[in-house]
Amino acid sequence: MSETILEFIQEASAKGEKLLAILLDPDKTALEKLPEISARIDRLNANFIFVGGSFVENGITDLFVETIKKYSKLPVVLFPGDFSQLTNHADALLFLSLLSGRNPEYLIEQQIKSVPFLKNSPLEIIPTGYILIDGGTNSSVFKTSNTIPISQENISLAVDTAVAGMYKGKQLIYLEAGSGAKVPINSKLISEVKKHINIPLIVGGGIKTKVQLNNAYNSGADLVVVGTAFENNNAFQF
Ligand code: 1GP
Repeated sequence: MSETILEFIQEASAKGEKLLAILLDPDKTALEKLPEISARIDRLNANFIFVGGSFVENGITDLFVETIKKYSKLPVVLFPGDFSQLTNHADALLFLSLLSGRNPEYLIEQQIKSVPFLKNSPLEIIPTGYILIDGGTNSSVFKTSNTIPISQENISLAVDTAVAGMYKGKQLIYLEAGSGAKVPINSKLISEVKKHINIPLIVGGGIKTKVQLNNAYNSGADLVVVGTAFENNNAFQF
């Protein structure tokens, strides 16, 4: 039995079991809707609720996660746009470094700013290499981080970035096409990255259909994250 969320993901990855996370953005999701939303997430057999966004108002994540926890038994994993989105009501934190970018703010500065909170926090901290790939839109991550995404065609750069992340000690690699991406990350890029790393791979951004979900899984994603398609479609079913 896995003790931590990271171990759970590692074990699933080793067994070839595929995982699903639903991403909720506290800025776009009304608290009153959380009971119904939690029930919908349960029906999807999702494994995790991810919480985060690029423009979340300061301080609202705490109450948001506390409220979700009343309605859902699923582990809540923070996927923060910045250090103000931390709360001890969650179970774990993706401790992200935006490896595709060259902006020190998202490579180390935000991480340092989070330490006064994290030093006294029971959150499980999961070192995660975050790699932004061009999803055909000016995504929020692109805008807030002021970094240039890697082209979908530049597979060798995406692979080398992921492998560098692994060598730096990241425990997960997260390939991100950006929330609301027109084009999800292509199969070839996912499979090449997966071939070259021996840590679990998360893929997200622009996944709207079951075909796209399975495509990501079949290409090598261990965990897929879906946000916009779940938000926009009440009947959304995978
Ligand atoms: C998670 O940002 C994504 O990696 C979520 O993207 O909102 O397009 O599903 P969507």
